[in-house]
Amino acid sequence: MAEFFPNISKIPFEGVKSTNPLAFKYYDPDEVVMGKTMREQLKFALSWWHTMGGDGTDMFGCGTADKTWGESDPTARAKAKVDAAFEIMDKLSIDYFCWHDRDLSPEYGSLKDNNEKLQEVVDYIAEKMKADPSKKLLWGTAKCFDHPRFMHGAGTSPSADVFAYSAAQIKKAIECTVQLGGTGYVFWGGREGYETLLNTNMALEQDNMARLLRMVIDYGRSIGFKGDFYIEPKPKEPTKHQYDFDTATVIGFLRKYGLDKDIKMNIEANHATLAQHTFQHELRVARDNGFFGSIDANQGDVLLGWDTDQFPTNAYDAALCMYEVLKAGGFTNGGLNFDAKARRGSFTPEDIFLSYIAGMDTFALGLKIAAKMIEDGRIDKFVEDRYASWSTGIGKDIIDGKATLADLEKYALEKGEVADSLGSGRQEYLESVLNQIMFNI
Ligand code: XLS
Ligand code: CA
Ligand code: CA
Repeated sequence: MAEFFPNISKIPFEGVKSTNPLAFKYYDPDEVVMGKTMREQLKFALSWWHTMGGDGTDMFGCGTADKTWGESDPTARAKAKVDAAFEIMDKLSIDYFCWHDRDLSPEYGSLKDNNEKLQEVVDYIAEKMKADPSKKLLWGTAKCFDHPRFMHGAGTSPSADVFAYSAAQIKKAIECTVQLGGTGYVFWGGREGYETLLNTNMALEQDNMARLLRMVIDYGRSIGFKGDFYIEPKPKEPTKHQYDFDTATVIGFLRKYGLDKDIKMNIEANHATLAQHTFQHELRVARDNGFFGSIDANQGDVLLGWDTDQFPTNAYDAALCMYEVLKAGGFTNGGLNFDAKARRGSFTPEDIFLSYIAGMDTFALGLKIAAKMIEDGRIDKFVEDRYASWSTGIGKDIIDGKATLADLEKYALEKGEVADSLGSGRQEYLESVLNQIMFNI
């Protein structure tokens, strides 16, 4: 089989002193950090849409990168993409991949044709996975948002026909996920939201979304899907009001419809910041509520208000992310999917490798910093001490449900002014502790 990147060999780990652009400086797949190898802790995944299909097209101009993979026929191209993806994963030591159905195989016209053509590519991937069992499917999903039929949504469309079509498309996508042994299935609410309430029955749309999720979960389990279902929150774009605004909103929705035991979160960094949250906040909300699942690793731009899906290079954010992951007990079925694209000006084949190396090294560094934060213990200890009043006395009584409102009134009247029971929050000190840990790796 022809090599797509003959000038690039397997990317070695050379360590922090290396200046070789095509080498890892921090990501050593075999290095053990907190009881597991980096490979197991980080579970990196390649995103099929950006990496194999994204050519840099934006609303001001056409693509800059050639992602035709040498084929003009759509079916031949779909298979060439598979070969190229496996070569990229191999050379970068990436074990997992993620796709939308239409990234694997495009729209051909009828749903029947789409399904048959998709099946051909999925069978082809299954063969490649059999030959190389180190490559695994982290999650699959259905692209129910780009075709005009989804202009008003898919599961929340005003048209029952579009709802039915979407359900049929998702049925096939979950079947393909199961065939490839996927450990996850993602629902990102592509156009599930609205522009104006003047034309929208929001209550019906949300009820219908829950109906669709229930059908997919039940069907998936009935055909042997043992992995996790995830919802990926995003506050806006493409619609003005996306229903899955952020983790807290999605948790409320899942609890309302009795879906909270069936679905976890796929948290994307850039979606967190679009919702005016930090990445760490979204992860913490998920972890605290038992919804931590998987991660779309990328970053936005602080000066831009949209979803730029940049490769993550901010070690600070990666460290705080990996701190949450370690505190959540690490990934089980989830992993770190690079939902990221090289900038439009970074258009060469080498840029695919350079951008993944940048992202993987950033998260390897983040993992090492997070592990050191935990081993160092100063930050965790500070938080523990800050809440010490809840382990004894009146605090313990409140937690144990032994204190009534009247008891608290009596306590407060006897105690007098309570301002002097507060200590400093020491934010600047804690930030400097984090800097000290970060820069002494
Ligand atoms: C878009 C989303 C999407 C999901 C998968 O903003 O990030 O790519 O990850 O449908
Ligand atoms: Ca995403
Ligand atoms: Ca995004």
